[in-house]
Amino acid sequence: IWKKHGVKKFEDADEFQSKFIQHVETTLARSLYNCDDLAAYQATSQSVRDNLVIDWNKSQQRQTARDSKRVYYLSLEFLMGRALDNALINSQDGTEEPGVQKRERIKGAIDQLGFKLEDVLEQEPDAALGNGGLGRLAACFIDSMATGDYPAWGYGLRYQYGIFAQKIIEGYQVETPDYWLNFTNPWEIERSEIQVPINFYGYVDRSGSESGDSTLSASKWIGGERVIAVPYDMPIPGFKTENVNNLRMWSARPTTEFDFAKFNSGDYKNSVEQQQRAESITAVLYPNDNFQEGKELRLKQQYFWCAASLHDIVRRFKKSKHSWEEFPNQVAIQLNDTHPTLAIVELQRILVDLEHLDWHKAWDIVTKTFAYTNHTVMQEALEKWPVGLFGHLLPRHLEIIYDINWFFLKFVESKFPRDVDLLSKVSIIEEASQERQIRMAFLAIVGSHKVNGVAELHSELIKTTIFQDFVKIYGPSKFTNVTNGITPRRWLKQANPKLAKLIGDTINDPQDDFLLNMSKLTELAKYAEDADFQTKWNDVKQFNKLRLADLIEKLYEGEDVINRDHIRNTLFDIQVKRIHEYKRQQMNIFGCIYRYLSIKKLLSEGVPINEVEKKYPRRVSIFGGKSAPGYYMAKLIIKLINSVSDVVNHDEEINNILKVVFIPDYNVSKAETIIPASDLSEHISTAGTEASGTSNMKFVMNGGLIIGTVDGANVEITREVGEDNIFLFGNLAENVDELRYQHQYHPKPLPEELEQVLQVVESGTFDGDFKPLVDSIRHHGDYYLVSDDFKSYVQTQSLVDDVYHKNKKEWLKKSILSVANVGFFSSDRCIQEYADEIWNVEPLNN
Ligand code: 26W
Repeated sequence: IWKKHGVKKFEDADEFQSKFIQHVETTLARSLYNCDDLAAYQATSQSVRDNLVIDWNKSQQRQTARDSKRVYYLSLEFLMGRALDNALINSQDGTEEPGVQKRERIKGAIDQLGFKLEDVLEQEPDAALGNGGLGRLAACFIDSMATGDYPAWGYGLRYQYGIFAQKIIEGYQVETPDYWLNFTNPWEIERSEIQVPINFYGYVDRSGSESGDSTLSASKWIGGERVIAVPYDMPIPGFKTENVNNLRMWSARPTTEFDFAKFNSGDYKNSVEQQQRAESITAVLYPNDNFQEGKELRLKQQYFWCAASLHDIVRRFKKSKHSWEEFPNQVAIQLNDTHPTLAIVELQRILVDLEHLDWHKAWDIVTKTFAYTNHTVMQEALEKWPVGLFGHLLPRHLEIIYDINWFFLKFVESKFPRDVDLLSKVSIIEEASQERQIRMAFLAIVGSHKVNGVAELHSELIKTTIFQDFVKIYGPSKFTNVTNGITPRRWLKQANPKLAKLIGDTINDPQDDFLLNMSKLTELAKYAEDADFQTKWNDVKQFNKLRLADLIEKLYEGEDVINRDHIRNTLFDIQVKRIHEYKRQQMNIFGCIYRYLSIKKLLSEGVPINEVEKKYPRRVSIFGGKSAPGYYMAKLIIKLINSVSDVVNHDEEINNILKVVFIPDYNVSKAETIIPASDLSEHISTAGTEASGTSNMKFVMNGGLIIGTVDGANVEITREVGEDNIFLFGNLAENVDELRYQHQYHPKPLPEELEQVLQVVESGTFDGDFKPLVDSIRHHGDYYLVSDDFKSYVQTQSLVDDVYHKNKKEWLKKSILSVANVGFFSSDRCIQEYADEIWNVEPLNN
């Protein structure tokens, strides 16, 4: 009977339409007469989701039946953006008649129903459950794991509020809550039948243990507060495969347990309030990027999520009836930074306390299971938890950490006898500060079998700086590099359909195989100097620039910021990323000010504007990005950008040859419009501070050139695209320490270019008080070395002007060659490296 009534996927436009109408009339309980764009979005998504769920079920059954090793990607952030268009693109399976891709057929079907696909797609709110690079990397990875047919799940938290929405009021950032679940989310499947109890606080009861008071053998943790974890599943479709993976996100709920004490004391109101506190655990994403705050609720989030995920993983493992020794052959767990490090401790607790395994046997299983990815060397971003706070929330876990540390230090001592200095340097417990702190990165290293950085330079740096002692202890083979990547489905096909089409047409690949096999792009190289092809290439760029001009006009409420008449010879210079001093948006805006002053100077000397334009050709400098709400300096940088924008954009004398634009509320869906429009993008961090960067890869994949420092993945981008095709400048990482020392002990006058700029900023030309920003350079050691790199930055910018405006053919050639050689940065390559080098898993073929 089950077979007879089996559900079927819609295959063509006609079947899609009947699904759509069914969802409008039953799921949404509306009629075609009151079906607006939002309802159309909901009905389309429900229909597409039905198809996904059918494949999802099959994939999960297959993964279970094959009993192969599974990968679990633990990330506190998944910056997914929108799901619908991605699902449409990924539904393309290669069986379509040539030239008519599935997405195009759905588009036609929606058209017939009286809607426009573009407007329907715009209805979807971004799933903005991440801050920046780390969260977006996790999103690209689950796309590639599904596409590569890996049996892999993501585990995260279902925050009710994602990263705040940014408003700009009088030039300042103002944060407003992102209640993204306002309308029901068609992409999630609530699994309320699964309820995992999670405990906090309480005490350890060792009265029943055989060996008296040893913390090493099974101990009983009596929790003092209990909440329930309920999973919400999001299907993750692969491209050109029927494989659909799962992203499981936990939500906190109160228990329905009855609190006798409260009841007896008649304290009903209090017991309800206590229950409500449970929900607060998954209420909001912490908006800090590269800065750790040490808040108890954050630690609670981390434990809630690790405990729920491990419970799930262990339950699934136990169903397979393998022995515990088999666990690392069946399960690989990747830690996305140190945020999930508690999972290491929780697995050890499960094995020792609940499953009664011997400590060492358990620890062997644990370390073979976990691997840790480091994403930052910035001191203020490295997680540490005060022992007091930690032990109060998780008393048994603190004991286990002490025991892990004890055995680790014993091992170190046996390898390096009497090196007391070394022991205190590598101890998981830091004793130096007033209060003892748990160093989560050290715990992650000790509990993992592999540690990786995210770009070559960064992976070398962690070995020689923050983790150097661990290289000495474990040898270099524990440390490896996996250079980051991005998914070409979203960042080429979805964001830039015109370019994807031109590429497909040119290399004779109508079914977009290049999105799976990016080495095919190298065929573009032979057209790099072809005049005809260059024209088409340039036309796509102009189209995307107009598309961005429309977005900017909308955001500036109709103000015509970008002059469309000149768009063809206006260079779009873009820097979009989190605002951070180390990323040096301040250097970029100082560069804009310098350019403005130079233009004004020529004008004041009586040089006619058309002559000025020859020296300073048309340029729009575009900024976007959020600052952490409590990061004063970053917020000041945002204010300066907006104040400069105000002055420059309204100065009629300069005749629009320079514009400065700040795009509010930068997010994934805006990135999809912004990135394809760039001629030039800025990746100008102080050398040695940006672990990798991933937007650099996105810009190159869309035919933009880079101005950048020798930092993060810029190094490998240079190797891949060739040094003629990137504008590098500035000091090298190896010189940073020395330069900082010089600032401290032998300060020199600032370079005249920067001096000019700072004086104008100090004079009050731009609205706001920027003294702290200026002082950080003049008087506080210029930690990010703006003064050391400013001159070469300005010079390199003028080189950019020359190529773009005097030798457009050369520019286009660079752009085409860059795309031809960008294939290495596909996250498919990256996931394959993780699978081969770290997880030891194979794809599951159908
Ligand atoms: C504890 C507070 C906190 C929150 C987030 C500390 C650190 C983070 C992240 C690790 C910061 C982050 O997103 N790092 C970025 O990771 C990207 C993906 O690997 C890299 O491309 C970026 O260079 C790196 O800054």
